[in-house]
Amino acid sequence: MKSPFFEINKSTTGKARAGTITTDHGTIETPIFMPVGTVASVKTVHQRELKDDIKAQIILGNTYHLNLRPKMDIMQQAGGLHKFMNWDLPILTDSGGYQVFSLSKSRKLNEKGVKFKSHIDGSTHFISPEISMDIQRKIGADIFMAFDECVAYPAEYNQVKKSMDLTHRWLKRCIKWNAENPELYGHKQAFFPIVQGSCYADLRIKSAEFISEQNAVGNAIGGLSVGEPEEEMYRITDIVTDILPVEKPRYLMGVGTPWNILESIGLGIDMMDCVMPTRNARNAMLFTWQGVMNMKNKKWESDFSPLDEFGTSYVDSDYSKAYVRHLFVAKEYLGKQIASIHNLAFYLDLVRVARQHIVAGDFYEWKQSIDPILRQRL
Ligand code: PRF
Repeated sequence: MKSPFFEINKSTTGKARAGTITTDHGTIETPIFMPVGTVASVKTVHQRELKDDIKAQIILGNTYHLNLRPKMDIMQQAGGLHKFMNWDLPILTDSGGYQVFSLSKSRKLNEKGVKFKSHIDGSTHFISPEISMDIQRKIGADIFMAFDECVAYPAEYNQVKKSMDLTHRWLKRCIKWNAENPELYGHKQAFFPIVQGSCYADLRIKSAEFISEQNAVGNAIGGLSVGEPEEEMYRITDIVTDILPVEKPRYLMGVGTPWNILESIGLGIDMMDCVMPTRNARNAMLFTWQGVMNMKNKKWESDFSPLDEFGTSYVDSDYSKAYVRHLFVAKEYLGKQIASIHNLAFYLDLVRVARQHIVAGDFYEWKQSIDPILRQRL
């Protein structure tokens, strides 16, 4: 018998749940953190390390970037992103909307879509809901996202409402295009719509209701972690997860720190992604079960103890703090690589342990006990 797309294996008292997402490239145990591989590369980390050491179960790719480079003719010749980058586990692609707004130089938005200039060479491009769907078909991710508009924070109520209504109309066009255009590579692609509405509770409720009515196999929450206070992000997530169907996975886009992740899981989120573990690693910041370490700090200069005695990755026991500090001071690439592997392995360990506590029924007590420790600066 074929497995359903999402199954909840266990809920703890409260909203947190442990589940399983099944795709044609394998199953994902939720809650899950998804490393970001924007341009068909999780920066500085090999696919083999991602799979065997970090134990990533799904990674992200970006429509915006992959469409500019290597472009879709190459992607199709390769037979899609899985084959192109030799990654045979699940992939999720973001739709490009958010990246157009955060990266491109100039952009003009209207009902049809967005015209923008590439951040690479300034060339002019146009992306619409239909074009985003077409690109995501050619990339061939297991999960792909609606083309939405994410407004900056803060924004006026009327502007947010206008933007949310446009995102809803664009969603209808995405759904229509998907119904008329089948998958290209023989595996299924699951489509997730995105709730918007900034920090206005009534708009979030409207958007969450509209998104739920589309009856997609999973749903996402966008427009958060864009500069609003942390408490606002939690307040809105809580409102939205009360409305989105319980029996479908919920993806909180672009979140966040280790404590943001635990808080979101506590509010009923199943999937998260963020550049933070890899970006901060390249700036010498390590996340650990004891707190946050700056590897450029002089205090590690002659500390020959293992990088992280509670870490699950081989880099945690193979290398000392003094060695990794030296690599950062000497500006060696290897420092960035070791730190990226460490941080991703930590994030994957964090969600794995969170899952164990959900199953054991003590997730909220555990979260409360661990939160101040995770925020510590070592
Ligand atoms: N929309 C899309 N991708 C996103 C976001 C969004 O709102 C965010 C916001 N945190 C991150 N990535 N499509």
